[in-house]
Amino acid sequence: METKLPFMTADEAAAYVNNGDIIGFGGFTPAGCPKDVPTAIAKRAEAMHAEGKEFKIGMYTGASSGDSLDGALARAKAISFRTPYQSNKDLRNALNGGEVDYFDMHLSHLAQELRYGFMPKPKFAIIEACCVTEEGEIVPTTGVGNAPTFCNIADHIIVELNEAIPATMKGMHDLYEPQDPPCREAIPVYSVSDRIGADCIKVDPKKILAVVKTNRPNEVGGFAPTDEVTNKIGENVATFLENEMKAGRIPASFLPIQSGVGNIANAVLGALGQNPNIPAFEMYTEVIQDAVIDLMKKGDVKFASGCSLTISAEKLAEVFADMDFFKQRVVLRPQEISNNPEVARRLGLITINTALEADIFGNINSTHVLGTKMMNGLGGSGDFTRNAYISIFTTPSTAKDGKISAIVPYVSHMDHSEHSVKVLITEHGVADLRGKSPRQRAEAIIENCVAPEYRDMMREYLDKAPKGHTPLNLDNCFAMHKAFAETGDMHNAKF
Ligand code: 0RQ
Repeated sequence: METKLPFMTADEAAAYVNNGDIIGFGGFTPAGCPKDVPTAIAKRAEAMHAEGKEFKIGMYTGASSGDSLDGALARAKAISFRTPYQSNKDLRNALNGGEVDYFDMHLSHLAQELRYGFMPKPKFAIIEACCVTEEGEIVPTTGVGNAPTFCNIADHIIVELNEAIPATMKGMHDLYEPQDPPCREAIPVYSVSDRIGADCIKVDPKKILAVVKTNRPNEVGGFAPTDEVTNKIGENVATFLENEMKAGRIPASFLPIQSGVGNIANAVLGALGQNPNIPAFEMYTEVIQDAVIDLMKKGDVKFASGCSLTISAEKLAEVFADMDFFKQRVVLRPQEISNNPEVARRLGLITINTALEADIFGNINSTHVLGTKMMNGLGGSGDFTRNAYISIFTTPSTAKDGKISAIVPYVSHMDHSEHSVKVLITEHGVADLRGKSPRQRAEAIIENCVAPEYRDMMREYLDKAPKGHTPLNLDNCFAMHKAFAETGDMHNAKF
């Protein structure tokens, strides 16, 4: 039977995109992101530049993406602006070098802010799918991100039909877009596994401009093996939660866990699974990383709701080999719902995110190295931290072979304030900040979390600081950062 779907090559689809166009790319992290069409757009940009013509696009995504998307377009100098999150080396260099305008956003905000008209709407939605029909039904793959909203508001949709992803993924997604104020109703997710939406994105078939067949594996990298430091952080988190349960502050049935992105978050989850006193738990999170798949198979994780399966090729093969098992235990939602403050508060999430830097008062920097260089972005950490039942931040106490203390007198950039951060955990211990004044918090953090080699320096800072409600010394609160910038080692700071 002849199909009415507009099949074409990636180069043919990319030819529709012109200088100044804005594109919303589906997927979340490298999971579920289109690959061939963005690479073809990058090639088109290079060809245009070679002819002396301008060619840059504006880009919306779910979160970070794969190298064939962010990496290829950054290297082709084809990006004018980019939001809401990235973690690609070449793009990071481009935005820190001032070549790309980047705005770092709470991930739950982007879809609604586009609907509200706060930023220009995308002309194209480019979406990876495992299934697309002539009736306009599009089934995303391993990451949802903002795909439903991009498809709804864009003029045209380009589908990358990835044959490496089985169409049997249909049924794992739960796609729901809330109404806009003033008439938004409650989002009816009352437990982690509730399904409230559709199993595919439904669009007007006339909007489907191109369907490009590909067969490409996901570009999710593996995770660093756990080490002594990450294992100890994980153990400290597990022991803290176990004690909260014993004290009756967490119900015996436990509460759903949100866990952040990266190596440390992956190691922390592994440790939770190994603690015999923590019951099998559910996850209401953004990224579902490798450790969750292992815990699910062992029965330690009962259910995971997320926005993406950000798992290595090996783990993804395990999921595809046992799709029925995982479909009963995993649901993938748009980030507007996986990260929704209303739902996070209602479900009572225990949120565990990683800080780049914390200060002795409990303020957190998740994003900026020495206050200026963007690492990745704040991602969903704010969505969850501000609305958690208990918000935890973890970090190794030092970085760069001990030359950086991750805990400083004052953060060089603030993503999460002392008002939202309840607990700080390093490999050395736990600082429970609940109900503590700034001075008490400083004492708890220095005593329990700071690396022993930096404790005397931090005490000296505190002793000499003015005696106000918050002992902040405006003259030297960045002395450790300055020492690192000038000498390459925070140990050289003088207070
Ligand atoms: O540098 O890459 O050169 O080795 O930062 O640090 O220890 O490998 O940690 O992979 O867990 O990432 C905060 C970046 C941690 C991540 C961050 C250097 C360190 C290393 C990475 P190298 P690690 P991880 C919801 C939650 C924000 C978004 C978020 C992140 C590199 O967790 O992006 O929370 N979080 N999302 O050497 C200078 C310091 C440093 C430092 C570490 N104090 N100063 N460099 N490093 N501490 C999920 C989503 O939103 C998708």
